[in-house]
Amino acid sequence: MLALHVFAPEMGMISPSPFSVKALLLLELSGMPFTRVPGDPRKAPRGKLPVLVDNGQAIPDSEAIRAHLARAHGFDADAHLTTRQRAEAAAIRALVEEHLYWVLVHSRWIERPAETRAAFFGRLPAPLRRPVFALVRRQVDRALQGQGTGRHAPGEIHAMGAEGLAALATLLGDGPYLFGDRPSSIDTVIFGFLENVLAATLDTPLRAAAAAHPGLVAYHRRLRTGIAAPLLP
Ligand SMILES: N[C@@H](CCC(=O)N[C@@H](CS)C(=O)NCC(=O)O)C(=O)O
Repeated sequence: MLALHVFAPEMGMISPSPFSVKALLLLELSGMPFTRVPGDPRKAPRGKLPVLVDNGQAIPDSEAIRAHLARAHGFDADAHLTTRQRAEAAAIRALVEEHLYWVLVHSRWIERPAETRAAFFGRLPAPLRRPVFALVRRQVDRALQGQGTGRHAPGEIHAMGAEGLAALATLLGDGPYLFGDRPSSIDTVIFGFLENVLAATLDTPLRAAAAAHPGLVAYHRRLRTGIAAPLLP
């Protein structure tokens, strides 16, 4: 019995968390039955989502979930990749999850606070929305400062986003997947990120930078209407 705890759909996205979308798509690709549970990061073992619960055992972190599916269930999304391709996937994952992710966080919490508050805190009682949002936004800002992206000027951050997206567009080529005809775990990473940029009803410079690459838009649409279609909100 597999239960995946993720952030619930928001702003038109499968999930407003790229890591949640990634884990959802990994499970979808595995072909194993699972339930999707709207999670609360405050109750998660590491304070973050996604978390997979497998017969009572909690596995936090999307990469740990990927490893668990391979080890405990024999589903290795990368079984068909060469050593070189695995190395390329690791480098691209770092680009998306350790670099572009922070540009995305900045584009929401710092650049579009009103929309982010309405989307993520709209269900709170009205008097709580502003103070709770302000508190969480301060924490996010501290994380952005600590990681470093938040110390740059907005124009520099936009340029980082555009550069990373252009690199992704070049690497993806015509697809259909990053490594040709078969999806692998890096497609779940890239799709999770693009879903959060292109499917969101939030107009940002990062979104404009992604939309400027027809290849990225086509890749996102192809996966959204293909392997990720069962996940749509
Ligand atoms: N390395 C983790 C990152 C997960 C992560 O950053 N999740 C974010 C949402 S995208 C989260 O739960 N944030 C809640 C918080 O920090 O309070 C993974 O791969 O799962």
